[in-house]
Amino acid sequence: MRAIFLSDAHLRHPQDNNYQCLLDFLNRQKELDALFLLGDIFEFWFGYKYLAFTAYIPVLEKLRQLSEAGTKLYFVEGNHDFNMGPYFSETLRCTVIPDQQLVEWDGQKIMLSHGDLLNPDRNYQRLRSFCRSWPIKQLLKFIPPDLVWSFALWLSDKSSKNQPENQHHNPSTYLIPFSETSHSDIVICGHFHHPLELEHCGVKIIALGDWITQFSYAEMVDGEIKLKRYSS
Ligand SMILES: [Mn+2]
Repeated sequence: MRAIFLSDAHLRHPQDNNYQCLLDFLNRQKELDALFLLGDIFEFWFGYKYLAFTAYIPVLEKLRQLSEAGTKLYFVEGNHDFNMGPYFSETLRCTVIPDQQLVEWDGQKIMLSHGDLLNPDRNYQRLRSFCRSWPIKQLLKFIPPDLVWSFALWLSDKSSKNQPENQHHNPSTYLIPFSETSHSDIVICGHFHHPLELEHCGVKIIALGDWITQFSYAEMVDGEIKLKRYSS
């Protein structure tokens, strides 16, 4: 069996290099049993019932083709893309994981987490819960989607300018203690934009890096997982 794990593409516009590169990569995946998307694939997502942001049509169509061809899709929600909505859960028949989850795949117990839940800052965790709360979800439904999209991209530009390096650090200080309580064979996360592969007390730990400049991902073939880099 073969599975791919990737995260943090922060997709914005189909003409962007990383977006094209992701489509190219997914197009080359033949006989893929599972695709695990570990969050922040989209720079912003909101799962409307009848709408999708037009910038995401090409990648959604690719995911639909993979699902139709029999690839099982998993999506761990990130801090940029949550409330995946019915297009993911119903149309794509994707297993959506809002926080983190232990999944059994190919004989391995895999702990899947985007990574932002490991942030010990309580204010961050409060903000995270607030953004995902029911009132916010309802509020978003009453704002015109064009406005939501423009505002979300503006906000995201603003926060990356204010803290350009905040996510690019070695996450092993978070991941090692997390692995000790994960009851898993493998721990995988994204979020930190820092590819990492290590083993601790028999648990394999992988941080996926990103699909913006690093094009790093993990591939699991018959239970053996490896961190890789894609070059087109
Ligand atoms: Mn993130």
